[in-house]
Amino acid sequence: MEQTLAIVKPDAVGRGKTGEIIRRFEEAGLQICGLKMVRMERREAEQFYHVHRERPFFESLTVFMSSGPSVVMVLQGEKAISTVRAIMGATDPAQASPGTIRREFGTGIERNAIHGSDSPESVTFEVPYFFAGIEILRFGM
Ligand code: 3AN
Repeated sequence: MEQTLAIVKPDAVGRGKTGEIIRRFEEAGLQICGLKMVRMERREAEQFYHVHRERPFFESLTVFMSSGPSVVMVLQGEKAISTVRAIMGATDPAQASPGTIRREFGTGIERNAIHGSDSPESVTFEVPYFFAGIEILRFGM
């Protein structure tokens, strides 16, 4: 069993795609064990994406991520990290496989609808960034 963090980004929340995105995760057999809506402050988005602080898109990305509400969730299942990444699709929606969330709901490489942790190390940082221990249900773990 593995846990991962997913974020329905402000573009997808704003376009009413939250339910459809969550449905895809549930349909893939992932269990939701933490879920809430947040509106990140700019500083909070900068801390969340600190690994990208030297990248040219850092400022624009953190402005975007703090531009409206996001829905953050902890998902659990066998190979949850890679399962979520596969359902998401490639970073650039234009390159993402047909049927993936980013291909269907992303509108650009920045506004790509969804975030998913990319490694166990990222999960260790990202899950507690948004969730206190008491907010995460531990089904079978
Ligand atoms: P992923 O989310 O697929 O793991 P990362 O970690 O390389 O991709 O990038 C984090 C986020 O930064 C992406 N989800 C996307 O919103 C944004 N991003 C990545 N590359 C670019 C880029 N070239 N221009 C603008 N935004 C980008």
